Amino acid sequence: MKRILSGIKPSGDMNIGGYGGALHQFVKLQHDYECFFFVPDLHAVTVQQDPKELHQRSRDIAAFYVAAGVDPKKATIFLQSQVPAHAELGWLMETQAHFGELSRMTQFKEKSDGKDIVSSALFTYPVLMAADILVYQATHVPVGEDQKQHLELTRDLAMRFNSRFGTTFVIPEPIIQDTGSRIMGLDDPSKKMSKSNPIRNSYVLLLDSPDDIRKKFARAVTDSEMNVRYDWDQKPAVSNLIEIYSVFSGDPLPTIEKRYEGQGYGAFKKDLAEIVVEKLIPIQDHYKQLVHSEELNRILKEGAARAAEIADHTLLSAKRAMGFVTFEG
Ligand code: ATP
Ligand code: LTN
Repeated sequence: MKRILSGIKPSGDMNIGGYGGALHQFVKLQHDYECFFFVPDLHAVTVQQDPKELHQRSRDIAAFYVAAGVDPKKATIFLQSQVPAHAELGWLMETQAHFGELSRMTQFKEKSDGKDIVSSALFTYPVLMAADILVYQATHVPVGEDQKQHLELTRDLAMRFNSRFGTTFVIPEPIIQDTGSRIMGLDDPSKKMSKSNPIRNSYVLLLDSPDDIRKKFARAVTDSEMNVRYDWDQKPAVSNLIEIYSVFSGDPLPTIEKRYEGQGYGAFKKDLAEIVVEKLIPIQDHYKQLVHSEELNRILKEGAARAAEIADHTLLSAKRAMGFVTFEG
């Protein structure tokens, strides 16, 4: 059986980077895998969060899953903090992780760089991520390129645990798609489009108005040439826009290059904005219906109950394997 686990942190307003790298994939993969899509709220609090914002954003992410097309009858959708086995297995896996290997995590280095105060949870966060995945015995994990290193750590920890205590965990594989796995900022193609970036023009939010979306693409940096050509070395800004176009239209990269041959950037950027607007408007409408609804509460409650059944079972096996006294089962 092929099983997927993945999630998007409620650490900021959702943008088209997370859509391209993660959510858009979730919608496609739900037909071929048993899927668990969660909201990693325990991960969001590794950096300071305003409680009201955390609350709202956690509902937002769950509502976006459904609004973008994840079917709660097919996939299990839930909040991480409502399934305690994540945190408990996280602790057990911390006993297997090495200080040195966690010190090498690039996301930790980037997020802690220049900060006076860094929580110890930010440092151990990749271990909790490993627990998230292993507790469901996930075979596959769809993520953006930036999470590849965390997936390698997850595999290392699972193999280490299995060889010390006997086979307990499935070793998961990442799924990193060719197009859209690394969407860069619209203002600077050398930086990942990120929810935590204070520069508003660097990203398009899933809830941006059509006018804001048009303005942001119109202002997006390009280069001094005039041709729409996909070439990350020579033309990173334009290549990034072509990837976004491809994610939102479903058209392959060469088809897009061909369509705009000899036309300059104006028409290309205008069409790109319209394609994104057209895709986002129905998602926004569905999101608005859902976000404060009883239906969303029901989806999340049922999801947590279904998730906990599997997670509790794996946790029990891991505790037994390590020698803890257990009375269940
Ligand atoms: P933050 O910037 O606060 O760290 P984030 O956007 O990097 O947040 P998440 O929202 O948890 O982190 O990311 C959810 C998923 O979306 C992950 O699989 C991540 O790899 C992917 N993702 C996030 N940003 C991008 C991006 N710019 N391009 C492609 N994939 C992305
Ligand atoms: N670390 C990820 C979010 C995340 C995740 C996971 C993704 C936490 N647990 C498990 C996939 C599977 C991030 O920062 N984007």
